[in-house]
Amino acid sequence: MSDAIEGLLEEGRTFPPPPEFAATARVRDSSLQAAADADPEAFWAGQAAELLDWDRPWDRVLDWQPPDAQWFLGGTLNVAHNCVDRHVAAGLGDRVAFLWEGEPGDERAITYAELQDEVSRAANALLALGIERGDRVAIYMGMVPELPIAMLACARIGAAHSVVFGGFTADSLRGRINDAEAKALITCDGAWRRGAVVPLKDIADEALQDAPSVHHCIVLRRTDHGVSMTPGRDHWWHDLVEAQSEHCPPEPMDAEQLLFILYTSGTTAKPKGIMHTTGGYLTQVASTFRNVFDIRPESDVYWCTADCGWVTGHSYIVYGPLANGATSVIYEGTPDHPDKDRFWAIVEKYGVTILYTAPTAIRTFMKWGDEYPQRRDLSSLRLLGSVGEPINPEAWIWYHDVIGHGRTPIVDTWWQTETGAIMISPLPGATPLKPGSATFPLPGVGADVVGDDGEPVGVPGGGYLVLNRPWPSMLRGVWGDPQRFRDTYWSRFEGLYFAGDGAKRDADGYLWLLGRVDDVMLVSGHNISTAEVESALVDHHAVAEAAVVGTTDATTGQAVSAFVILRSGNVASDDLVRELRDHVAKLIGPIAKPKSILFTDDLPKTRSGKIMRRLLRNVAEDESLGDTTTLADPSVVAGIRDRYLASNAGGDDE
Ligand code: 6R9
Repeated sequence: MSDAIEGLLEEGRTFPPPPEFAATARVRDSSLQAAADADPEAFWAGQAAELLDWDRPWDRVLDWQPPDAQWFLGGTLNVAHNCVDRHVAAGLGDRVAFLWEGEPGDERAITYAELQDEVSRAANALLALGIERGDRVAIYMGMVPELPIAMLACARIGAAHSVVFGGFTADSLRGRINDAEAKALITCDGAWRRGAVVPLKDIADEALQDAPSVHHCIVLRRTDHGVSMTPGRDHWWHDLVEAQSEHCPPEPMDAEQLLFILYTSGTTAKPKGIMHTTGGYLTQVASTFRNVFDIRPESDVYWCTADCGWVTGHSYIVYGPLANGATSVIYEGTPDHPDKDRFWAIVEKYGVTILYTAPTAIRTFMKWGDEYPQRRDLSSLRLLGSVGEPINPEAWIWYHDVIGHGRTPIVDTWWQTETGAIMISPLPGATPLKPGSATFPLPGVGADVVGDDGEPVGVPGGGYLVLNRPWPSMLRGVWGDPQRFRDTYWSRFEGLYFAGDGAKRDADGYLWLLGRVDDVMLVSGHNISTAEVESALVDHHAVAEAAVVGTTDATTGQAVSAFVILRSGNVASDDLVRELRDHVAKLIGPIAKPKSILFTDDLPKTRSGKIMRRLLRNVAEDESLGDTTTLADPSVVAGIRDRYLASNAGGDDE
């Protein structure tokens, strides 16, 4: 461990909120927490009333028939009204909602007033095609402003959207369209990615060959590279949408009206269509966006680097920021186009104050080197966020020091597609931070760590993360499969939502997420989390990124197998292997020493950046690779397998 970090962790050093940040923060003490603890339902009702416009107040805050929850029963509201119209009505029509930057360098600033017109026109277009309240609309687009506009248009008329990430294949798109029986598809001719065109419309055409529910396809022109249009079915956005009136009154929706379905990418099995509804979802995303990101809509420029195809994009690019009247940056392309400083160029250009990104991106930036962020002025940043995976302390410190210049708090936010909104996170003006810990459940959230028997493990202790109280933005089920909803989330522990993640609480009660429980190894009877070994490896100065899996071992049950990407300037050698193994032994204990270490240039990841350890396990066990359709780059695994076989890995038997 680098000396600096070792010192910090040994002293149990925490990072208190910087005084100048805390002085003006929305949440500076524990009063919100205390209010929520005293009466969680009243707390959420207070948030719903304070943060949203309701057409009709609710009769009952919560109806909880485990595992089925309904929030704000009898209340009605419109999500598009809350995200757009009410800000215009309040005189904020000239405030910029989205600062959009295309990958080729084109840009657009869209005010709330313009957004209102665009959303209304798109909503009228859907109505003109016969889309009605309760219908499903699939959206398969790149990161263009019309993607959030399409989502909000659906919300305006009460159709549920199902956004499918623009990197998915025709098979994945077709499966999701058919599962939801979407009536319409909204897509683009193409998307820009690393200077090349992703032919979205061609892929959509292939998907639609066997998607009988889809009667209409709206196509936005973005790359203008020439696509075929099927008469009667396909409509150009610029013909259909732009001809509509910008007048489309938002209709009140029931609080429990389906707002969207989002398929979890999952690393195994058939994707699950996670259902989210209207009132509870919007309440919790609006509340968490405001408190976790400490948003000051009149002055902040917020940027979440996720794609709208993931839940992070739904909740923290579209609904949370817009419900708060915030100004957000949206960037279309990749972080290395035209050069590896593109993100930092965007921060500098727009004066981004709050940046929300993923550990996989942070580790990539570390690997590329400090020179890229150092080229740019990042002094506008006042708060950084992390989501998607456990952030290892080394990456946390780098993010804090190199991007935040040591001045910015970091909010490490734990949540899931299923939870809809952030559940565990610091409140940056109130919570002392520990690098690598997501700290505590947010006000109104009940989280615990339990053992195999479902009993809380106490402090300190390790086990399974559970949620022990309903929350407003909780999933309302799995589309078309209520049994799977029960089996997956509610059957492991009586009366508790099982998140699928391992976690531990340290002596101060801080929560440390340890990754998916399928990613826990059992070595000679000891539970070792892949995340901990990965974090120890990445802590070594030569290592940029690491993935660890448990493989079958005749003596120890499971053995630790590691795949390591070196930072530029380092060379693989037997000495380095020994050094890394010793490093892990020093940080965690000899039991966690990797039995094998393979150096590689790349790791198999889902398109949202999560390492697919199942595939690495298969490589290490030399099994068939199974389904690789969610992989960002399928060739990566084959390359690793070739190297793995060539290196006789698994050999070192110390
Ligand atoms: C928002 C999102 C959910 C899974 C979750 C966990 C991992 C997300 C994390 C984190 C540790 C964090 N995860 N945030 N692990 N610390 N701050 O990523 O949703 O794509 O559904 O993934 O991601 O394993 O269970 P989703």
